[in-house]
Amino acid sequence: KHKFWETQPVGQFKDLGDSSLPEGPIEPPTPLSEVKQEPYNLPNLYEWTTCDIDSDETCTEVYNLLTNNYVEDDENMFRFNYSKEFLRWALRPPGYFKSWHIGVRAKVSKKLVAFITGVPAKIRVCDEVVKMTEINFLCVHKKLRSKRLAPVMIKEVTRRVHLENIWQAAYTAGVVLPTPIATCQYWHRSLNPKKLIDVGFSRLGPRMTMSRTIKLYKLPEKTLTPGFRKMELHDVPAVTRLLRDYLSQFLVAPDFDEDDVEHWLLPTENVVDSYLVESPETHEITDFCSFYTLPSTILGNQNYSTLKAAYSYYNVSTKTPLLQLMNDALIVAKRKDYDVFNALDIMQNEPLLKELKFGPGDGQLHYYLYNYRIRHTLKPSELGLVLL
Ligand code: YNC
Ligand code: MG
Repeated sequence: KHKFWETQPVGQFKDLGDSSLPEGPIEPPTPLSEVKQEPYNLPNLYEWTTCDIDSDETCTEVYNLLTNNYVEDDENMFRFNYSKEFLRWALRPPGYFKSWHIGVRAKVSKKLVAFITGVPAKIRVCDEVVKMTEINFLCVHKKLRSKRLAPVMIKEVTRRVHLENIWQAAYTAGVVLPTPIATCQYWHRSLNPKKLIDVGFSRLGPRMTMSRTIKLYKLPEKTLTPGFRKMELHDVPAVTRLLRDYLSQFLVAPDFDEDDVEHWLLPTENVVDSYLVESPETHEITDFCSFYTLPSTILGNQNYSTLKAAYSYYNVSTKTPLLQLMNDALIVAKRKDYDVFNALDIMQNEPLLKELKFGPGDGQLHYYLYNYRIRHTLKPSELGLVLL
């Protein structure tokens, strides 16, 4: 059934529930000299390219490929529209490898037709911190689908990751593959209900009018928590301590150091927003919340072309209740003119979502590890990892 995935070192469906299999790497590393030195073969009309995301021209090509061919919802009403600034952020974390930003071009026209990326990350699985790559932005042009190009892309990124002596990966997908470590759900909180209904993102509830709906989702103009402010560079050490401590309770979570926090959580306009609570008395940093910006193109609507969406990222509560912190994040997002605030049911989110008037989305997000077996499927609440 999975002609490619059956050949890969991933948990297989037939092994689900077999507790005799050991936890940890499925295959041991091979000596670097035994890693294939040449790229995998592509169909004759195509060639590999390493995408220099620093180059405006290349970044625009990647942006255009994804804008027209990347992930859509099940009904093909919306397509992710990652911005160039977002791509640069997502693809250049501390220690990134240019060689892991991989494209495929048509040999004659040089048109970019496929893409896949890896970035390095340290991810803790139970009590082991493992050097991994996070794989993202796998995309094949619509006209080249179902030609088995994706397995070649995956093998090539795997080869280039192996050349850096890294043997594990983490990734998420909307499709079921062998085999998820967890299956999560997106929830959506309307900020601009009228637009969301107009574009078909949501529907008017039973016995609801538009004006009652607008009132239902109304938020205060100002955040409620005293000492709530934007994160700044000098907060990096405090936020790192807070986050490391908080993430230690989850079975799978990133192992962030200060450089990672500076890159992933320091606010970047229209890419990532981070706020924290500084105690007005002690000036201690007690709580933290963040979201990233990922608009979607609205396909085939007369009146609107993009949906501005915020995605809940990492949140930490020690003093301020998480509910209040998330509510302040909603207030900020509303003030910044986002249409919807999305969150997964991971970490401690689930109980808050209903209370904050999020509604469950359709479709699921599956989390995967490559070449690392875990004994049990995780509950979403045991996951402390957000991939972009
Ligand atoms: C997917 N999303 O099952 P089998 S998520 C992984 N992730 O293989 P073909 C996928 N595998 O089942 P198409 C996948 N989607 O026969 C499909 N597959 O064993 C598998 N969509 O290949 C599929 N982006 O080329 C099958 O299919 C085989 O032409 C079929 O191409 C697929 O970024 C795709 O959703 C997704 O652009 C490129 O449909 C195309 O359909 C497309 O005939 C729209 O492929 C955009 C989209 C996916 C977003 C993402 C995470 C990717 C993770 C990849 C796996 C990484 C493994 C770890 C590598 C590093 C290891 C180390 C160390
Ligand atoms: Mg294909």
